[in-house]
Amino acid sequence: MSGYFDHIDPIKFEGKDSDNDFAFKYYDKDKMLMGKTMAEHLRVAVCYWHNFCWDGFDVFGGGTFNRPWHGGSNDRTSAEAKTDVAFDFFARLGNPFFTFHDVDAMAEAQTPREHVDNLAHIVDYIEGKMGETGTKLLWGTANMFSHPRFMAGASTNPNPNVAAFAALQVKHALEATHRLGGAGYVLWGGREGYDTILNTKVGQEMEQLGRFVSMVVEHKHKIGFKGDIWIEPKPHEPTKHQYDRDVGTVYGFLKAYGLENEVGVNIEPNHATLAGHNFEHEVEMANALGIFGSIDFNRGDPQNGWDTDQFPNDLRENTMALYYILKGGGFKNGGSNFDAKVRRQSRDADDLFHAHIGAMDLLARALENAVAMIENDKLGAFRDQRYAGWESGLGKKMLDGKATLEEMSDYCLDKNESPAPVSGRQEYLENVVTQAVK
Ligand code: XUL
Ligand code: CO
Repeated sequence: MSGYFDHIDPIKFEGKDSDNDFAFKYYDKDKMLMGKTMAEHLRVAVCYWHNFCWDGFDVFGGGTFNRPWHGGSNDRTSAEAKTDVAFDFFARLGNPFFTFHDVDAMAEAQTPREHVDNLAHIVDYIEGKMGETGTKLLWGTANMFSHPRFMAGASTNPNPNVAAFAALQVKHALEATHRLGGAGYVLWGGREGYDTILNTKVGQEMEQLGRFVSMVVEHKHKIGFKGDIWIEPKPHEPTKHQYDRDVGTVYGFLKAYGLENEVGVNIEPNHATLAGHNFEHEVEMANALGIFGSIDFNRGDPQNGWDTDQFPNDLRENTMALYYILKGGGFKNGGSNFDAKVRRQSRDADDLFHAHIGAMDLLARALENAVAMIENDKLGAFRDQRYAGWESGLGKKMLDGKATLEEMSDYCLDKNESPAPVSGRQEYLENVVTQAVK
């Protein structure tokens, strides 16, 4: 079955003048930038679910893709066949990292015991494939939102037995991630929210979530997993109100449970826009709060108000995001996961390659732009001079917690002049960005 991609040769870097649609024009994995290779900076990952599990169905119609491994029963043989295809794809794309949910890869299970056994089976198989190809795991996760048992939430379910099932899934997915050498583990609270307040105890549910994430962290330390744990914020969809709506909300939640040094965030730009923010706002917020982790690089559609999970193609948006990611120190355990799917009419093997080649080339260009912006950091220099007053005198005293309200009031009265407004230079700064986007 892995013959599905046989007509596509391994993708190589050919440079921007190449006319080959199946070559990288900008993604030159070994190119050095700021002391690291492009591959080390970006840590690109391909996701299992959108590429190898989804058959093109939507709420109005069934699957449209012609993938030979779809259809039939999801037993161990077909789970292995899907793994063969996935690793064949990774290898032809140059062995980026990969990401997966437990149920993406394993054979379907009817009971908790079968769940554990089927996951263990495919983890063995994946381990073999990783060894053969050199592909690494960026992060693992558990899908606790698709099965009907989770319709009212996983850890936030009114029924503690559902939370126990969620515990079983996370325990085993976390251990699988650890065993496969994953750099991180993601908790996306798919249904950790509510549809109507009429049937919901909001305070109780948040307490359940707080205890659950604390138990995940305890287990991480117990098994010696050295990777990171990241919560992926999203304001709504599938539930109307999600408890992890954006980076700021997640930070407040982590603080409330003493987890702010244990758990970070996996930011997805379309989740940011659904929350009324832009991509770089969420990145810089996470930097400011010390919880930046990883990115699911995709985009929404500006005219649609839902999560369209499209491959990224906006050079300016991604240049800005990478500028702030680099300003924050760059990726450590995190990376650039494409949590994105081709459109429903893009049904061929070729489309999966066009999508990933384009997205990797886009990030390569955005990275080069961001590096150039940092090397001649007009934005940073402007911000530094704008806030220079806080480095000494009364400003510093206030930040150090040594000034009083009264003292500051007296200072004002002594000077007896209203501070002069200063230009924020927005248009100049926007020009700096426009010039850098190449
Ligand atoms: C859903 C989403 C998920 C998470 C992993 O919007 O982004 O795919 O990334 O569960
Ligand atoms: Co995501």
